[in-house]
Amino acid sequence: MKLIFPETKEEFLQASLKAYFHGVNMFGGCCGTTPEFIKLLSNKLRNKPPILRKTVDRYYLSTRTKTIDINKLSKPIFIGERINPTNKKKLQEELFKYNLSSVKEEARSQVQSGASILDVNVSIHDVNEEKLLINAVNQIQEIVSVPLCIDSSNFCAMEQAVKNCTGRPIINSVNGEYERLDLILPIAKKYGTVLIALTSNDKGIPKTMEDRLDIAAKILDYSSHFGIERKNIIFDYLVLAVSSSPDQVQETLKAMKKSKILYPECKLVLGISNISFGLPSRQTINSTFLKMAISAGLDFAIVNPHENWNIDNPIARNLLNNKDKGAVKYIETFASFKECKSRTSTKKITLNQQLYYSILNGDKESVSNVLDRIIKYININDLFKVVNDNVLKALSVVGEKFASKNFFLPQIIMSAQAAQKAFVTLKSVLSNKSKEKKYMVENKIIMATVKGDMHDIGKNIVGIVLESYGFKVIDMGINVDSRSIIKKAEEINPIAIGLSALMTTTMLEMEKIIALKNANHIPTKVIVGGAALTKKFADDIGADAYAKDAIDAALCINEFVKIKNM
Ligand code: THG
Repeated sequence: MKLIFPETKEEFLQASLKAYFHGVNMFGGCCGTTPEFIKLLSNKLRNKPPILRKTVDRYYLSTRTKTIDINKLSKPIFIGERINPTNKKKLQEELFKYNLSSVKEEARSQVQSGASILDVNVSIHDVNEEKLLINAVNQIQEIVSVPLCIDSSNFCAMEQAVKNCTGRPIINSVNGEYERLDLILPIAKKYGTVLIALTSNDKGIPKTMEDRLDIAAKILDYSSHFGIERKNIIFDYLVLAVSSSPDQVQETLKAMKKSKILYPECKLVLGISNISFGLPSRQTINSTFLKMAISAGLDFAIVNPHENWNIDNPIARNLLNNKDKGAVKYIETFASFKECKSRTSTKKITLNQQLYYSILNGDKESVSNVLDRIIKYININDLFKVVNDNVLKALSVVGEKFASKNFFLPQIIMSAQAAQKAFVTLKSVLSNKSKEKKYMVENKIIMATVKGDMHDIGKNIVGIVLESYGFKVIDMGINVDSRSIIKKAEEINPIAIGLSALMTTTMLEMEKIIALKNANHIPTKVIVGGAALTKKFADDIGADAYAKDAIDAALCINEFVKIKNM
């Protein structure tokens, strides 16, 4: 067995040089490269100065798996506003208990309805906001892959949340108060975020566009001392309710237009829904105002993405242009107006679909919740089918997404754990309430990391996924000698033995185990996996299957089960 690097020295050199010219400053060789490789590279690059990376004019937001070129998205870019406890009693109660089920559901559904970014605000009285916001950020990132806009006035919570964002988030927000600028600007600089700046100060929101632009100028000047470039600042010229401040709508729009001339590098954002406060058919005003704000140069809109954003109503325009005093005409027209039905995701989805989505999204908490509700209405004999159909369908979609690189390992693990939770519930219900145990015939699988090898991350993941498929996994741990494995197999007659090894040296141990199994005439199949393994190696040592990852292992073992039951 020899470890090799698949490329030649020259190919390695060419690839490295290409990276050098793109601005990489440090080089090395991975497993299988030899001192020759490094010497060749070092001869070329030694004493060469690092290439300075070109700073590009465009800018990006990013997450674990995505980089979003803000200039390439069509305007306005929707920032989903619904993760915010203001006026949401149920959400407040949940947050008070550090329960993030609704937060996660809002994250999923807003993205489904077209939000490109999610605003995250979990600020309520009497909680540890720092802890809650970190948890929220982490859990949202596991469910969706859009960038986040962290909305908090607690600067410690802000810093921790930004730190926990994988990628580049937006900070929402600073304003013209120096105390706040002094706390937030260093965070924006340190973590390289984009920053929303409100044009208000300790006296509130100025009445005129000139005063708001003055605050903007002050913020730009002050930020430059912290090394923050203009292009990373998004101005919010602030929206007041048209019902109470009808003359202010135009000040905001005028300030935005002027800002685009004075500071073309700075983008613009507005929280749209304030505008319609206290009036009927808020969607009509919100959407009509959005159209006007886009004409004034709006780049980002903080909105409820489930609302209908296609409305452009002349009566609402009149009101917004301050030509309908007291909103008389508007209210007359819309007071008894039925809201246009929102787009897709306020549509109720069935419980079965909810089960499917909680597995797909890896949402353990909602799995039990949904299952409890399903159990209440369903005939126990149908439960198995419902769980099987929805959970297995979700797992197979997860598997497909993994294969096509749209899902990554954390998502696989979370879905698997959610599915496992469903199976555990199913098992307990069935064994309590039904004698039809035939459904629950348990296929056992022995899992072990072979002797000499201490690595078990991969094995543990496979174990979790296999359990989620309903198998009973007997995990023998790490550094397990061949005799113990065979003894255990004789004892419990598993459907398969899964062997894991990370190192090229320890994977040879697998061959011994298979030989010992054959010598003892144990009919159990052996499936092998590990970073350095190949299908060919598995064939050479006489394994029944090679699994490249956890999903692959589950599919292989399902095949074993089918064959056994034939
Ligand atoms: N600028 C910036 N950030 C902002 C705002 C802004 N963040 C907060 C806010 N304004 C935008 N976000 C929200 C979030 C919730 C609500 C309104 C604006 C809200 N919505 C429903 C209501 O009006 O009753 C809640 C009820 C529900 O839908 O369930 O309260 O201007 N930079």
